[in-house]
Amino acid sequence: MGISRRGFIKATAVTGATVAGLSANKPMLTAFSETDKKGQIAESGKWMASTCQGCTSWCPVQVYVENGRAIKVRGNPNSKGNHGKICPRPHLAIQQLYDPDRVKVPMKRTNPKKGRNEDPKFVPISWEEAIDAVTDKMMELRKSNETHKFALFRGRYTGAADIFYKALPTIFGSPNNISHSAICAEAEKLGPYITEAYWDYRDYDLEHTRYVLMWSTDPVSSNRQVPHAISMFGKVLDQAKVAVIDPRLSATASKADEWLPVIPGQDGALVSAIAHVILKEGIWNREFVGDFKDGENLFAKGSAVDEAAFEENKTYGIVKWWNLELKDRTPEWAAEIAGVPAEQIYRVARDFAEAAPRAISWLAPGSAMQIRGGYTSMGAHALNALAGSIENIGGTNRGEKVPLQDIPELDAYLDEIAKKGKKNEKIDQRGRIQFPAFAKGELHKGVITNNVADGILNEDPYDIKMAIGYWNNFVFSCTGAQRWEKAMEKIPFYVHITVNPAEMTQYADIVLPACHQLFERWGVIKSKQNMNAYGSIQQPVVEPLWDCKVDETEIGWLIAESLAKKGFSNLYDYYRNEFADPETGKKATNEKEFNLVATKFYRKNSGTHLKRRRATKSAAGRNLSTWASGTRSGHLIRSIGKRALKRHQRNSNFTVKH
Ligand SMILES: Nc1nc2c(c(=O)[nH]1)N[C@H]1C(S)=C(S)[C@@H](COP(=O)(O)OP(=O)(O)OC[C@H]3O[C@@H](n4cnc5c(=O)[nH]c(N)nc54)[C@H](O)[C@@H]3O)O[C@H]1N2
Ligand SMILES: Nc1nc2c(c(=O)[nH]1)N[C@H]1C(S)=C(S)[C@@H](COP(=O)(O)OP(=O)(O)OC[C@H]3O[C@@H](n4cnc5c(=O)[nH]c(N)nc54)[C@H](O)[C@@H]3O)O[C@H]1N2
Ligand code: SF4
Ligand SMILES: [Mo]
Repeated sequence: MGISRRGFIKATAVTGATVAGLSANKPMLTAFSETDKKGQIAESGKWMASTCQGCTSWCPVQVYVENGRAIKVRGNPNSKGNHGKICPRPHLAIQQLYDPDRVKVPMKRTNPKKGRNEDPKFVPISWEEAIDAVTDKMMELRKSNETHKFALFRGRYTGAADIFYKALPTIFGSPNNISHSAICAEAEKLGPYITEAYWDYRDYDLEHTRYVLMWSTDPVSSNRQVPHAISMFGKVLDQAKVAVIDPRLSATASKADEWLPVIPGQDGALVSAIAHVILKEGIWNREFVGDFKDGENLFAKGSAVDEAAFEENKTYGIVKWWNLELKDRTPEWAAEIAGVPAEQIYRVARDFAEAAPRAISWLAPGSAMQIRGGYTSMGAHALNALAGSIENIGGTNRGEKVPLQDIPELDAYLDEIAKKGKKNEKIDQRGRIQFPAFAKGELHKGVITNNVADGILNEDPYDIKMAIGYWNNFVFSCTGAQRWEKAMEKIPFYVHITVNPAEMTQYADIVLPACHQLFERWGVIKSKQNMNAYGSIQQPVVEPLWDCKVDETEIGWLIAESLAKKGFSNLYDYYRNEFADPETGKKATNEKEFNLVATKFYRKNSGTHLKRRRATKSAAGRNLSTWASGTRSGHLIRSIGKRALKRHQRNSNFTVKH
């Protein structure tokens, strides 16, 4: 077009200057910033470390903050867990942060009638007024010896949850701290607990696996290691086979080698048929499971086997399982029930066994959170035993625990009213014969979240007079929402602590604006991905635009302080006496300080990684502020998963002896 190279450069330079000129005062992004003499972009902002709780992957992230505004979120490049990556959601978290429809200030209801179609007619009030209203009601319950009629509901939480979720109801005198766990993934944990004595989520060695059998999980979209799954998915597809069992053609299923569109709730039939094929065809992992004493496979369709004929190695009860459940469970039988073709079940079972021990049976709640789902969970996890992939290369692994500090003892702060109140039966009717919910393997210890609505509605064992809910939305997230709507109408005084108005806010008497987890608070989190267990800090990277407070710590403190002014100081004493800044020994004097002190307190035992990195500092491992503020920091990793792997690699037979 007749323009010389020199002329082109000149022309672009002019354009560049114009753009720079336009944004000279406040560049929106560094991409538009001016360069300095060396041609470097003059950065006007900085990357600050925090943690995302957009789902339960709990990824270490960094936020680019410019002129006090969060501009962009990325994965913390130092994190091995999430490969320094994030999923698409935290990009949108900025829109949550600056959402004009956030709850901006405390509010109180002025329409006494509650219901789905009742406008609560909220009016703004001050924090003092709001907390005052909350503690007035609490003091009424103390005076009438009805502290058990108080309930605290929680959904999501941080590592410091117990400071609020446990300490507040316990010291106040209520047995009713109700978590969302029963509508989350407790049934998933049951299988690994009963089969492997492990009550937790597993981690999977995707790097070395050759087969991944996914029960009701879509790990590139949800589950607990999304950036890891996204990062590894290409490699996994190259080197391994992927089979997805899901009624829905999920994102993962659409790319998988096999999609088994099971009829919802019928996964148990598939589990049994796969196990049947593996045993009948003699393709189980002998090193892990063991073998028939005379080497001949006696597992034949329809016939029971003498237990004495089999010598088990690391499993227990394989022949019993065959005799009681598997012997007739052919793929043809399962095809009828589960709606998956028999030949596909044969193929999946054979390919899975052939890849063993580098074969993962990845169990997720969709198939377990069903009627009889506990059995599905046990069976699906037991397939890992047939493959010998438990704690093995390319298999399913426990992962390390990041030790956070335990909450200090509460007992000394319980007065007579509290002790008596605590003894009442819980509103979820836990312990009754019809709800054998497990927690950490203990029968009748588990929460029965969704039954709370019935407990409230039937006033069985008693009526609930007051509840506080935070980071939860049971009216939406529990099945049978109408029951919850009615139950919420019935609670005379409800307080919802939330970032955005939700269905449950509709029933609130007081609404308290919570700070956004990723951007506006101190917090401590632990998680695992990519064979790494890690702790990660949330820090306030921006000043909140609205009048929000941190749910578990700041609001807990304000309630405690106000109760103390009204004559009940035990909770306040507990917060004041038991929590000190591990670096300075100082105690909090207000709610903001308490948020930081509590965060430091909880992570004070997790400093191994930091000690290595900052060996020169005496406060090493405790210096949270420096830890969280650097872009090179923000989380600590226990790479023990990897170390265990190396141990496995040295071990020629690829199994671990516990
Ligand atoms: N149909 C169906 N139902 C399900 C599931 C499903 O897959 N399908 N999944 C189930 C599972 S696994 C779970 S864990 C439960 C989850 O169910 P819940 O624990 O009830 O949680 P959410 O419905 O996610 O509601 C979270 C609320 O917290 C508010 N919030 C967001 N961030 C913050 C914050 O930082 N602080 C505070 N205080 N509030 C905040 C939001 O506004 C939102 O109203 O749902 C279960 N229910
Ligand atoms: N994007 C996103 N990610 C999340 C969360 C979130 O809210 N959003 N929440 C986090 C939480 S709290 C949890 S517990 C995990 C849960 O994560 P996952 O364990 O992966 O579970 P979901 O994504 O709820 O459901 C996975 C699949 O189960 C399928 N499914 C439903 N019923 C059945 C069934 O009967 N059989 C089979 N085989 N499949 C079935 C659904 O179609 C869905 O595709 O995800 C975490 N990650
Ligand atoms: S996968 Fe990680 S980055 Fe994405 S929402 Fe979940 S915690 Fe946040
Ligand atoms: Mo969940």
